[in-house]
Amino acid sequence: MAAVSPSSAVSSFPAPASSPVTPPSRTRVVVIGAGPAGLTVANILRAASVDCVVLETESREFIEQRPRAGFLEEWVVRALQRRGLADRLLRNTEMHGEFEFRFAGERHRFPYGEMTGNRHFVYPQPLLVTDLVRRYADELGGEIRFGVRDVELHAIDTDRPEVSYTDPDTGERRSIVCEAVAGCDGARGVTRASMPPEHAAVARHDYGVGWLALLAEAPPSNDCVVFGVHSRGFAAHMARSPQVTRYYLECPPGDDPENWPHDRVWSELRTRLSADGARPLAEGPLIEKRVLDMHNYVVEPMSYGRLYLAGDAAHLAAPIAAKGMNLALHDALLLGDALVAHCFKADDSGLRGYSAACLRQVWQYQEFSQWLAEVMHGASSGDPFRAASATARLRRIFESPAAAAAFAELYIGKDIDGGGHPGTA
Ligand code: RFL
Repeated sequence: MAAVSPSSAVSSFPAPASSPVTPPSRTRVVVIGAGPAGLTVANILRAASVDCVVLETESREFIEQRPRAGFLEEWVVRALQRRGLADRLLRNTEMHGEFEFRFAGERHRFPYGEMTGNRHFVYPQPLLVTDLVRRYADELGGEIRFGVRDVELHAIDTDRPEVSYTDPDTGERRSIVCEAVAGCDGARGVTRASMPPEHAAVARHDYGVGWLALLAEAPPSNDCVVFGVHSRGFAAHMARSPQVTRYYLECPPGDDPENWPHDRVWSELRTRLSADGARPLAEGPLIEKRVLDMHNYVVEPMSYGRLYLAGDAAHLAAPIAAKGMNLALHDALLLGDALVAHCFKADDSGLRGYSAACLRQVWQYQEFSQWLAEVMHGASSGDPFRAASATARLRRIFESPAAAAAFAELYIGKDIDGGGHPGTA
């Protein structure tokens, strides 16, 4: 059996002498990671009665509370709905079809819902993860192992790949032989690194800025998303629930969140989001405060042998355009369907085309994020040329219907299940 690692494409199975190895069990698909991507793949497989096992390093309680995204594009929600995965979401969501740019002390509303007929659904990621775990594990009886350690992939370039891990209860090394591995273990997982480096090219982009990501225990202060473009730095406001609001403040990359005490945060938010006629911000305790260094990457291709990457494991999109979770779900829907076709119809065309189909969409959204990032950060770049160009970009989407239509289509995405990939011609 071959273990594939970044430094050695083939090595022997590394079982520590102290850890007894039990004989491998079998399943058809091992899904690594129980985030939105992994749980969606697992649900699609389970609903089609394909045997699979999900391996997750964290506990169920942890993944059901980890705060992150909150905006789902309409085509994603409709695709989840068609698979019976959006019942609670549809009962407990708010829909947004407008956002507001604030710059030069003015408010400019952008009605993308009216223009495209599609909206965002506001639904915090932990609630979606909770729903997906409940459906997979509690209702469909799917197998999921929480708290696993030291996950390793072996023989992924054969038709009998194997995944090994340490059982958290017994400390034993266990392994599972399968037909395919879904690498859905996020930006810090192990599956991406299991691809031989000569096979997987990683394209990176660093925006050179940080964002202080905040969650405030305070109601939203506006009826839609607000993007504040300001010479002191970008700021944003996004609803999460009637009680909780996400805010972002541009800051130096690598900044220490401790440099941002309560009063400084609210004073900067008030300054950068100020505009004529804007409602005052509803303040509240800050329940999350972390600095994100804004960078993106894309792994190409997204598959190697019988390993298929999905979501942040394959591509990171800084939360500039709120695309990460939507892209993760796009991959997962394609991968789930392709694996079902492989298992039931011996049809591998979906798996063969998987990486190319995902990457078309990934690059549309990466390019859009980069375009929008310049609008958001140009004013504070200290470079008058960038600042003036960013203002020109911004004015164009409010003054040119053609530019507005193109922007709106990328901002909300388009239906994939109904045919054609969002954002592609
Ligand atoms: P996840 O959610 O990171 O899940 C990966 C799972 O794998 C587990 N894991 C492992 N399991 C087994 N073995 C290993 N070796 C493992 N290593 C890790 C992890 O514990 C975890 O449970 O990846 P996934 O499924 O690809 O989903 C991606 C999304 O989480 C991500 O793209 C979004 O959160 C990005 N994002 C947003 N996306 C949007 O579409 N809209 C938004 O409004 C939005 N806001 C955000 C965001 C991300 C943020 N942060 C924290 C980067 C706001 C923030 C602040």
